[in-house]
Amino acid sequence: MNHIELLLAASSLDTRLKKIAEKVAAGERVSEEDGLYLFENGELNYLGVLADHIRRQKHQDYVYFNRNFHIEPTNVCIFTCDFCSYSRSYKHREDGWELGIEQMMDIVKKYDDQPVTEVHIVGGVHPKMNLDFFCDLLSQIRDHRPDLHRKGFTAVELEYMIRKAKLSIEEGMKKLFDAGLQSLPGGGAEIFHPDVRNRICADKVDADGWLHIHQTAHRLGMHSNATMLYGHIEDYSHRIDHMERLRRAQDETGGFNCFIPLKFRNGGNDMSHIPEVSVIEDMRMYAIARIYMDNFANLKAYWPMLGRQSAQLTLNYGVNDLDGTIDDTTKIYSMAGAEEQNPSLTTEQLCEMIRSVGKVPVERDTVYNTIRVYEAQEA
Ligand code: V47
Ligand code: SF4
Repeated sequence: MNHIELLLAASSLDTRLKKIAEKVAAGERVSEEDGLYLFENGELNYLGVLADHIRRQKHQDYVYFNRNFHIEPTNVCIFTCDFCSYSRSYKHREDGWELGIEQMMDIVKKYDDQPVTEVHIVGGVHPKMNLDFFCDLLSQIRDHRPDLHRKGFTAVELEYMIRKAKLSIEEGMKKLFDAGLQSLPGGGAEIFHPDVRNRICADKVDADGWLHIHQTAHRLGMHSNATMLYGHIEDYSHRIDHMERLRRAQDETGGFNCFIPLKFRNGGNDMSHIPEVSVIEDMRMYAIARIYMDNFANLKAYWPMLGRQSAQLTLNYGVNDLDGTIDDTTKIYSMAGAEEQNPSLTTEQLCEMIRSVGKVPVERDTVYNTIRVYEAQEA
């Protein structure tokens, strides 16, 4: 008997939860109504059994990470998202940072003798950093170290730089692709539903614009990730709406590598009065994401934001990916009050985190090719 069969045999589940468990056991997709029902009525243990069953079917006990580093060109931003603790307005740009190409290339060169496989470029939307500037950066990185996978720019940054260059999304994305862009990170998605989006980040790209950019990237042969910022003013129906839009987009293009629920952190931003959700709600969120997003192979917990212990716990609630190691030099979460003020883990530390919950660490590249399977237990 597998765990779902045991759950069905042993417990006094209501008819609806039983039906959903049967669907999951049969490998069937759950509906929007099912998803909402899970958020409203699914207990942690029940959700964990379902999510863990799916995770094991897709990935056995392998948990992935990659060796990456971040470049954050600037935190100056023309947008004013209420949840953002990181950005500084153009008017107050002396309080923020702005890196030139040479400075960013110095960061790349710092890793010359290290076995990193990915650079993740992401930052604020600076009105003076344009499409040509970023194409130049990408091609210089490619020329310097061709094997380093270049993952860069949220759809928010892309929409702005392409609009400023007076190009269509297709033309702008092609230009970036030709300059060396290989995949897109998942940021900027937040919550797609306009009732929430218009209240927390009204001025940046909307849901259709975000999805169009990612699907255009997919059609050009690039991969991308998708995020969802949860645990603030949204309700469960907004989360389902968000995941449903992504699930449909993935049905069309198949180019999303992974889904990353991002827990809202309330330090130092205009939404600081909103309490953060509990760890139990975090685990329920991850488990439901795993159950709902049946066409996303990978579910990622981003440990610098969630904290190491919660990230470890998610491995029992559907997660199979803990993102990167080495120098995860992003400031976006430390500035929002996440406990990881110095988000850097050695490969050995990360492997230990994975082993200590009985899983097998696997180093991957950006598009989830296996680079190395580590020992399940340290020799
Ligand atoms: O879009 C901003 C989020 C995102 C806060 O694709 C916040 O591999 C919580 O998307 N509390 C940017 N979250 C970062 C991002 C990301 C990170 C790691 C890996 C990948 C990937 C993508 O950070 C923003 C926003 O949703 N964010 N402020 C905050 N206070
Ligand atoms: Fe700018 Fe991104 Fe911060 Fe919004 S979340 S203000 S787009 S840096």
